[in-house]
Amino acid sequence: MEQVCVVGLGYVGLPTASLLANRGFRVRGVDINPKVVETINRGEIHIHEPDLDVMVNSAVNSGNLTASLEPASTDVFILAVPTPFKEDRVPDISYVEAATKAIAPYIAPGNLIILESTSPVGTTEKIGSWLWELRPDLKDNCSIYIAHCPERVLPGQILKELISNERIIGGINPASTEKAANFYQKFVTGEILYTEARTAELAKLTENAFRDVNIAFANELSLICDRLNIDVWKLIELANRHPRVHVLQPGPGVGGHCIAIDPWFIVDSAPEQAKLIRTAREVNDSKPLYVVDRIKAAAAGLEKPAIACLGLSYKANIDDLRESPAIKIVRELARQKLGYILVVEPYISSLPPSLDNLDNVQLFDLEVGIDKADIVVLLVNHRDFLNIDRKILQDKKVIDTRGVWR
Ligand code: SAJ
Repeated sequence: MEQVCVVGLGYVGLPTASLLANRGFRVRGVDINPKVVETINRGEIHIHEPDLDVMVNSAVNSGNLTASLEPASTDVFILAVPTPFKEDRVPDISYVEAATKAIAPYIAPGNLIILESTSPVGTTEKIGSWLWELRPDLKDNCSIYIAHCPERVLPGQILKELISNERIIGGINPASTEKAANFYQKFVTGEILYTEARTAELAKLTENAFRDVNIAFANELSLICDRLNIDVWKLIELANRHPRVHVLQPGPGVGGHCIAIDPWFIVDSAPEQAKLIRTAREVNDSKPLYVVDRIKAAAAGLEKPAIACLGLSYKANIDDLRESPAIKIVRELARQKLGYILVVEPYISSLPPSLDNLDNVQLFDLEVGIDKADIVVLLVNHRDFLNIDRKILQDKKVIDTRGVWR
C-alpha cells in the first residue's frame, strides 16, 4: 500500500487526503493548527464543502487517514499550503518553504514531492534548491522526484473535480513528470497532461487570470450599462446568443483565495508585459466601492437607514469568506457610518473577526433582516435568496448586484 503525506489540510489538502485514504492509500495529513488536527482525528471537518464530512469520516474510521502536526516518512509528499501575497502584492511562498523544510528530514531516495499549491513561476525548482541545501545527500544521487501538479478544483464541487478534472503535471525533469503522472493516474479519471514545472506553474496562473479578465469585462460592462441606463443582464444574455461570445456575469467584485490573487503572481513576474491582467485586477478590485456608492445614493435622504446585506461569502452556496467583496462592502458601509447594517449569511453562525467589533453591524436571519431593512442589497446569489417571496421586497429599495431578482 502506497503511503502519502499531505501537508496543509485546507480546501485542497483535506479533500485530497480523504480521497486518497478512501482509495486505499495510507495517508498522514499534516497541519500546523492543532485544532484542525484534533478535529480531523475525530472524523470531523473544519471547513464547509459538500460531502467532505462523509469522506473524512470514512477515511478516518478506516484507519487510513490520520492527522498530525508532524510529517512522517512516506512514498509521496503533497504540499497543499497557502500561497498568498504580501502587502505589496508580491507572492508570499514562505508556507511552501516552511513545508519543504518540515518534510526535508523525512525524505528518502525514490520519494516523490508534489507541489499542488498555486505558485509563481520558479517555485517548484526552488523546492529542489531548498531540499538540496538541507539534504545534500539527496542531490548527490539525484534520487528524488519533484513536480508541480496545480490544483484546479472549484470550491463547491471539489470532490467531483478532484477526480474528473484533467491534470497538468510538470516535473523539474522528465523523470519527475513521469513519476508524478503515474501517481495521479491511480485516482484521476481526467487526462494527465505532461509538461515541465515552469509551464505548469504559469498554466495554472493563466487559467485564473483568464477568468479574472473575463469577469472584469463583465464588470466593466455593468458600469457602462449603468451609465447608459441599459440592463446589463439582458445585454449579456443577448450578446451570448452569438455562437462565439460567452460573456461572464458581473457582480460585486471578485473574491476567493485564487482569482483575486493569482493574476498578481503573473504581474509580479512580468510587470511590463502583463498590462491587461493588471487592469483586469484593478477593474474587479474597484467594484466593491462602486457598489458602496450605489448604496450611498439609495440611502440619500434616509435618516439612519437599515441596510440588509444578503451574503458575505465570496460566492454562492459556500461558507468561504476569503477575499470576499461582500465583506469589503459591509466594512466600508460600517466605516462610513451609512446606517445600521443587517448582515444575512446562512452559511455562518457568527460574524467573522473583520466585522465582529463594529457596533453598527449585526447578523440576522433572512426574514428578519429583510423585514427590518429600508435598503436590501443582494451580494451573493445563495440558493436561499433566489426564491424569496418578492412581495417582502415591495416597499424596500433593492440593489441586486448579481442580477438574480430581475
Ligand atoms: N464571479 C463573477 N462572475 C462570474 C463568475 C465568477 O463575478 O461570471 C466571481 C465569483 O462570485 C467569485 C469569483 O468570481 O467572487 C471567483 O469565483 P469562481 O467560481 O470563478 O472561481 P473560484 O475562485 O471559486 O475557483 C477558481 C477556479 N478557476 C477557474 O475557473 C479558472 C477553480 O477551477 C480553481 O481551482 C480555483 O480558482 C483555484 O483554487 O485556483
